[in-house]
Amino acid sequence: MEKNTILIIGANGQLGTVLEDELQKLYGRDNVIASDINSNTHFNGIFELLDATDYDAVETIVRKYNITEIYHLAAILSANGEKHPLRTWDLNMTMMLNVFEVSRLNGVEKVFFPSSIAVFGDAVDRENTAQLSYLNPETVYGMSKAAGENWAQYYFLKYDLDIRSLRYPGVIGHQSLPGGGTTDYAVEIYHNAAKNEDFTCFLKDDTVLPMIFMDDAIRATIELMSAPKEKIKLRTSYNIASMSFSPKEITSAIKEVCPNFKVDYKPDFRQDIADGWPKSIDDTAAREDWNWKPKYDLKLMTKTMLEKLNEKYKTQCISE
Ligand code: AKB
Repeated sequence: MEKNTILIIGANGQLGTVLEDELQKLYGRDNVIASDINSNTHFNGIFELLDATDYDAVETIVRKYNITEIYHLAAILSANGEKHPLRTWDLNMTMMLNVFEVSRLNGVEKVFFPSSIAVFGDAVDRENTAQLSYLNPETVYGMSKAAGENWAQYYFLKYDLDIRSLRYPGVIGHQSLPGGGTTDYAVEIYHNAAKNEDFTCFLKDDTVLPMIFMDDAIRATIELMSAPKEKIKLRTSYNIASMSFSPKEITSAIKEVCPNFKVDYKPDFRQDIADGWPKSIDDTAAREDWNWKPKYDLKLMTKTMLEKLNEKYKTQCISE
């Protein structure tokens, strides 16, 4: 790998926590600068407190470390975003534009900007949703990501800033917890199962959503960022797909390992958000352009999640 100095913004979040380890392995401990608005005493490497809504603060860190790549992971997600719509728009857009503008003016070569399946609304076919679909998101988070995709393309076309992006489905990993999303149930359910606790799901049992295991999500991110520039034909954001399932289906998969596990259903406001999202995603463009291919399905993910969480909680699922 070439010499890069990488800044992760939002490093304490669900993806950042795992990505920083992987990037340290690739680029060396001292070439990965983790940053977040909250401090992190566990991070084994260089950490900076950073409020990305502050342009000067972002620029200071980029200059201090001669940053060549930024992974901008900080955002308010779909469910939390609906509680404070204007604040969410303001925060998500300000942070993103600060990152793009500081990058363009300070020689940052590459930027990763995560988008989401939340960019889609009711104008799309919800099965196998196409890459080039009309985007009419129904959440502020989705609106900020759809606008962000267009800004990413704008900075590429106008300034040749190499911004790359993925439309993540719900990400499921054992290392970290998500916060404020609509797909979060699919992580929490494994923690309860591993602790032999019942689970109350905030979505209806037949709500199918696209999901991806953390290892695949991290690999997709690194493969996209490492691909030769000419392979990146989409400058908005790539659809990536892995698996799709409902709460009922993930529960059945968990019960194969933990037969006594019990789930009940109390749908809340997040049901409306989920009902506006695709059930499955067409990721042909990512497969063709930079050879994306997922490795995990529901069964393998469930086995891995429960093994790792049983280790973490020093528990065992009780067999009947
Ligand atoms: C959320 O549920 O808001 C996120 C997402 C799909 O972008 N996990």
